[in-house]
Amino acid sequence: MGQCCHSKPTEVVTFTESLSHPSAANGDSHVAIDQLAAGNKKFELEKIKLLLLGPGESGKSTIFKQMRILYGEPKSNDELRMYGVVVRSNIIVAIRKLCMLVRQLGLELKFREESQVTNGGMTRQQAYDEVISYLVDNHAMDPHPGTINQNDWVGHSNRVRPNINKEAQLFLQHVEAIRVLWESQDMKNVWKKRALENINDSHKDFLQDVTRISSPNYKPTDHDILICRIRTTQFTIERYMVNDLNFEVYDVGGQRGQRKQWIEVFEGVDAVIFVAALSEYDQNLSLNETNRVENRMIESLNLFQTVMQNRALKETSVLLFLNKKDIFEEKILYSDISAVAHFSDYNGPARDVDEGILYFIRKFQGRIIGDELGKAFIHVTCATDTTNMKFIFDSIGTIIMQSNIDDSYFFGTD
Ligand SMILES: Nc1nc2c(ncn2[C@@H]2O[C@H](COP(=O)(O)OP(=O)(O)OP(=O)(O)O)[C@@H](O)[C@H]2O)c(=O)[nH]1
Ligand SMILES: [Mg+2]
Repeated sequence: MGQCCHSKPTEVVTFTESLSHPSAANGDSHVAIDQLAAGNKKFELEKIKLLLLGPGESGKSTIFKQMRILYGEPKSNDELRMYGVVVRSNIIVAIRKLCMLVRQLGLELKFREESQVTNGGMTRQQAYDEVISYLVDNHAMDPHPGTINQNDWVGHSNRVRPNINKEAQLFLQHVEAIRVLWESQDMKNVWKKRALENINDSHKDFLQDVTRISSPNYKPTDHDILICRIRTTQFTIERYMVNDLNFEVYDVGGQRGQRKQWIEVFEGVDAVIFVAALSEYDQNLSLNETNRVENRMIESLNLFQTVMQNRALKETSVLLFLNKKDIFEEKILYSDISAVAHFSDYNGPARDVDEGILYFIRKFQGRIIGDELGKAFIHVTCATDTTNMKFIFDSIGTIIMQSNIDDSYFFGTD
């Protein structure tokens, strides 16, 4: 069914690496500058400009991070520190939303009744009250000022906003209370309702691992980096060489307020990867983005249609990534597609992953009107899975080259 291809092993050379010629280090600056200019010119002539588009939280930056892991330079300590701060701040956001959900569901008494001392030397009631006072209602001030560990490897990062650094510090100060709350069965039950507060599905991995993440020696792993969440507010460009092809990749912010920037990067685009989260069929946009209740999958479908119809992208190949397959597979077991008002026409069997995916593929296909709109190719992806992404990246170059040569319209899946 698919048009996927198996290419030779990927040559891992980034553009910046290929320019760091020994002559530059030897002080032979003319040679180095000439080579740099020649390298830039060659790159400009041969590059494939690739844009990552799609709504907020669909996984664009995660795909961008995967390209860096697979084809780019290792992260610097400065970057690792930044991700460490973001991971810790993400945990505060998750536990705060979970406690708000406890209230919303009227379950506060369940947490306040329990007075048995846990392993952490704290009762669940104490843990709940601490988190509510310091992290949710902000009634109380930092209980342990001055206890910031100067030997903490992650520490503070100038690459992120002050409030993210502050949340990372709050995490270290309240880690015991967070751990006690997360370990309770009642909190696990609240977790099942996380979609109501738009809690990031992957952050369960962080909540389960707070001891490692709070250690002074903590350095984020690739997995931590891939699942941590930071909203994109400025577009970022990186250059890679994949299978002898030069890619210039653009990551842009996908939330509604960020999309006005998109037009700035449309010039000369060779290919678009449109990323939509398959798992969001039963979720609504956050109220920060809209003041009405709006379904996220409908938002993706509408945006996809707008991109396909954009005149500036008329000649551009479009690769549609139906992402978050892993979450979709888990969710479909308890959240029936036809129970969502927008998708009540789904008449396949409940809890069937393949039928569910096919149904949404057809929904996206239905948004392509007329064959003047370019070419599209669908992949079902899990952006946090490096092996899955490598397989897909290996095939992208060939798809783009082929679609540029062959004018015929194609829309396949793998
Ligand atoms: N489990 C799982 N999580 C994913 C997947 N793709 C992305 N995520 C997570 O979803 C969250 C949002 O992903 P991002 O890559 O930041 O989304 P984005 O499209 O760049 O969002 P904006 O920058 O707001 O436009 C992150 O925490 C990711 O780790 C996936 O396939 N599976
Ligand atoms: Mg992003």
